[in-house]
Amino acid sequence: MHGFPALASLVIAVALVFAPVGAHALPDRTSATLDALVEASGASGSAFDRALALMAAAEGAVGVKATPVDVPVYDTPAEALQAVLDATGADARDAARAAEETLAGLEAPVARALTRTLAAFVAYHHAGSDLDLGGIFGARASLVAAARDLRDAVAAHPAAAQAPALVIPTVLSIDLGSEPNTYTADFALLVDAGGDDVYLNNAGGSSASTYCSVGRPAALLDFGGNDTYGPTKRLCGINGGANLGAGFLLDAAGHDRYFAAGYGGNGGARSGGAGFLLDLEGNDVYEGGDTGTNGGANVGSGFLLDIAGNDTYRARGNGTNGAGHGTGAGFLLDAEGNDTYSAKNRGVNGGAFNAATGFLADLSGDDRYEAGKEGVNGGVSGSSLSGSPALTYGFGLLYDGDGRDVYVDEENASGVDRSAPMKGLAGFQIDHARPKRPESL
Ligand SMILES: [Ca+2]
Ligand SMILES: [Ca+2]
Ligand SMILES: [Ca+2]
Ligand SMILES: [Ca+2]
Repeated sequence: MHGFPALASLVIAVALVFAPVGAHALPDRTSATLDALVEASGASGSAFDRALALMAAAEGAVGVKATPVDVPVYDTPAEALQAVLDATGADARDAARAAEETLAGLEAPVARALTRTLAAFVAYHHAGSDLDLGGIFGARASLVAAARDLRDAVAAHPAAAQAPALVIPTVLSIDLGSEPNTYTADFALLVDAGGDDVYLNNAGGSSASTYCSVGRPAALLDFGGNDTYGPTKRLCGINGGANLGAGFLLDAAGHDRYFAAGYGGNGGARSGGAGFLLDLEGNDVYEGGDTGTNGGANVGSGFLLDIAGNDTYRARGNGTNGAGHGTGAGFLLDAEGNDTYSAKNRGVNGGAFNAATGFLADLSGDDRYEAGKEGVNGGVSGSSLSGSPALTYGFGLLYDGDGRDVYVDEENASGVDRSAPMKGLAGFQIDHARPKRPESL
């Protein structure tokens, strides 16, 4: 996929416009979004840079235009730390004073990058507290860019790994070392620079307690190692998922496993929350429950973005694997690898159920899609909110850009390679099996 030429993406855009999709045509806006996603997947640079390009291109799929946020500028990490305490409303002056000593010992490039990361988190926290979706999208990009610079600074200055971990209960935990950790306590912001870690806490999810009635903005940045997220008995808002509030989980490397049994997990959303999970490398397993998980949404906005590797997405139903349920908007974007998506009924695998939006885009590899019925594999089902016709039922799309793929479900005309059956009331399933090189056209 790297360096995929503009010519090929143009061909795909034209092909989409004329795709035989039955009684209804793919909206132009969606064609343009798919074209932009394919082009962004070939962006040069690191996995971080490709992720940022894909996030920008994804705006059309999510239906939200990102609003650039004002990231505050602080001179020192201690100043930025105070801003984090102010934003989170934490009364932790003693802990903060102790933390300032640790921060003062960091080498200048690491201190600067950490300051910018804390500042980006403050901007994200403000947008997340307001549940301002455009602002949340803008702030996500700032936080991903800041994380990239912090990861690079830590890698270039190995002494940073010797700094003691900085922990302010409930507010933040910053460990720039590479030892494995097991986390059980919740934090609004968690930064872990390396090691095979086990996360048994909120893990960048909005959960503020074991109850689901409270949600808050949270973020987790993990820069290395094969990590395990969950399982826990927590019911909602874990692993970058959101049940109310906003979730954000960035994992930059390793083969990871994400377990989220409850609602609003693994970058999914429920109850009006905004979830986000970005995994940059490795063969990962995403094991979700139901109702807004694995980038799915049940009322709210879910977004799971996996840049590389052969991945497995397993979940039950009601807005899972980039699908929507009950007015939710789910989005799952997998850029590379041979992947398996399996889920049950009512809004799964890019499907939509009850006036929702589902969008699953898998850009390459040999993939397998398994589902049950009612708004699955890009299909739309359920009832509209207003009782009026077709499009108010919602929108579903499963787009597979390449490879030899298998589709299994209990609905009509499940796809085969090079097909584009209409799914349900207003859904699309598009398989391009497009040539890998433009010269073979
Ligand atoms: Ca790790
Ligand atoms: Ca990892
Ligand atoms: Ca992966
Ligand atoms: Ca794939």
